[in-house]
Amino acid sequence: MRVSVIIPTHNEAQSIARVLADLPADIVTEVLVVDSNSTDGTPEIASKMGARVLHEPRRGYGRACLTGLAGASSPDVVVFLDGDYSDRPDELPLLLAPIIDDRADITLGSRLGKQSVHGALPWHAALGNRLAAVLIRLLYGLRISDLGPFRAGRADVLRQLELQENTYGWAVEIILKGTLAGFRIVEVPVSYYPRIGKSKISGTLRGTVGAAWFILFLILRYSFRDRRAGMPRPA
Ligand SMILES: Nc1nc2c(ncn2[C@@H]2O[C@H](COP(=O)(O)OP(=O)(O)OP(=O)(O)O)[C@@H](O)[C@H]2O)c(=O)[nH]1
Ligand SMILES: [Mg+2]
Repeated sequence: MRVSVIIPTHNEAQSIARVLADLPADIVTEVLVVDSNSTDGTPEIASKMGARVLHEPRRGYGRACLTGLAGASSPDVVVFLDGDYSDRPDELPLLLAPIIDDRADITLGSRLGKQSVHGALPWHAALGNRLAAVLIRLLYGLRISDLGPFRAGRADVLRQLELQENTYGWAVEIILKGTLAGFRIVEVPVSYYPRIGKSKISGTLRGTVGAAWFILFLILRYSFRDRRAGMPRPA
């Protein structure tokens, strides 16, 4: 099975080496670091450590993930992982297991389990993610607790979803479109630690407001759209 790992980065020189070093080499086929204009040497470190670096000058978390997805070399499974060492790359098998066992098409790492360090997820992000998860349960019937960034999916499924969110909407688009299309989404508890280096999203006002708006808007929009028209079901 070919496993491609996609890591979006913007100035993560303090952490990227640790993230790459902890990826289980026997499972991972290729690592793509999708970097946006880092000025601290992140891409150089990544490429020295054997990652393929894709330069994506247009900012946006979702954009970086989409660029990585488009650039991956015929993967069977694609894994998304942040470059700040909040997630633990050696837990990747936890995300792959349900897909390998054919119990899931998409897996989501939940940061709200006991193994996460208390406070690693800022309180407003923990609350916002929980609220989003409750709304998703109510409107879509999917039982999840979090919208964590450490996640995996079958490559053919991700392609079929025609993902397009360039910024904060990335966090929910896979989940909403995936569940409406009838794919199996399974949540797996993962660890979560305080990030190394400076926050780009949750720790900023712009990131917090942007994420809250996009996530709420998309949860409502896809729900209304589905009620009106219905979404295509998987073949
Ligand atoms: N390529 C690219 N990567 C980005 C961009 N914005 C953020 N990232 C990366 O995306 C990942 C998630 O960003 P974080 O700053 O950790 O966001 P967060 O996890 O919500 O916030 P923290 O709680 O501070 O960790 C990190 O690896 C960032 O370097 C961007 O515009 N382009
Ligand atoms: Mg982070």
